[in-house]
Amino acid sequence: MSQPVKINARTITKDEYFYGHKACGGCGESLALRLALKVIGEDAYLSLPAGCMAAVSFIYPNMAFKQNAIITPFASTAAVATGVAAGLKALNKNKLSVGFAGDGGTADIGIQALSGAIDRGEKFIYICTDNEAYMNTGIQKSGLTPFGASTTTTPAGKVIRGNVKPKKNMFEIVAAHGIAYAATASVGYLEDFMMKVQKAKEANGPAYIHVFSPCPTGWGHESDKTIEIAKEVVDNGLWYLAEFENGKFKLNKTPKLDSDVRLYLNAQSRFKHLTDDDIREIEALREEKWERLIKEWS
Ligand SMILES: Cc1ncc(C[n+]2csc(CCOP(=O)(O)OP(=O)(O)O)c2C)c(N)n1
Ligand code: SF4
Ligand SMILES: [Mg+2]
Repeated sequence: MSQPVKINARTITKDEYFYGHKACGGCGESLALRLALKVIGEDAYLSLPAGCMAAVSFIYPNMAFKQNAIITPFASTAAVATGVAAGLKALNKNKLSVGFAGDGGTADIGIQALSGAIDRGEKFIYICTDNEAYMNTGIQKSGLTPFGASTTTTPAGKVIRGNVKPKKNMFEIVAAHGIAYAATASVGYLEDFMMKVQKAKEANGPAYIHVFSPCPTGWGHESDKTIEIAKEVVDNGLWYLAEFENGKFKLNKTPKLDSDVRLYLNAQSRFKHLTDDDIREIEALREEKWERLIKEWS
């Protein structure tokens, strides 16, 4: 049997499935959608809740997707996507159902629909584009906002130094359902991301990908720094590349845990208030996380 073609910058299709949208320059989420859809191809139905990606791509009379796409109620992306999958099956159509939602739409408001959908075991792909806040409504904190980040609902002041809670562990929450395939990714490592979308497409059941997607507008960084920031966060271990497959976790990249997190934090105005003590706390959280990951997954 011939090996499937490895997806990379050379082999990826030149066809575009997501274009003409109104996302800000340097938007990590729109890049994730564009490349995911190149791997997914035209034979797919897309479901998206309210959020930046819906707001920038459904502007009547235009739609930025080449595939069929619908906006779902905010809490229901995964329920709609599995409903679409069931409909496609009933109509005997060999097409994929794919849900895309932001961190707020996934880890907070849409989490019960996602849990139920994974539990039903239907074949669909869910991609969470994580920009670490509710961007479309004005940069409010979500369950995936990291410790220390200033948002409009966790503003940094003299007493409270931005968001006081660590990021919710969505990847392991999803894996705990015994899902067919789950992975974390970053738009800083696009070939890794596209390879994971390909695996999700081939999975024999529900598949989830959580892609780290910088937002220049909400994070306060230059729009040409998106890729650099999304690479650095993986290299320094504040984010990670991992997979859950056949019931097992696997780390895809070992970070430099002695690297200075300031290189990442200082590039973004949402962290500009952090003191040396705050940065030590961020490094301590990183250490604690990796001690566990290396012990349990290596
Ligand atoms: C039930 C419901 N609650 C709140 C909203 C308002 N709302 C629309 S978009 C949005 C933010 C979405 O944040 P996220 O899911 O992280 O996506 P992003 O905009 O960051 O891409 C909110 C709160 C809504 N449309 N429906
Ligand atoms: S606000 Fe952020 S997530 Fe929304 S379109 Fe702009 S860069 Fe993208
Ligand atoms: Mg968001």
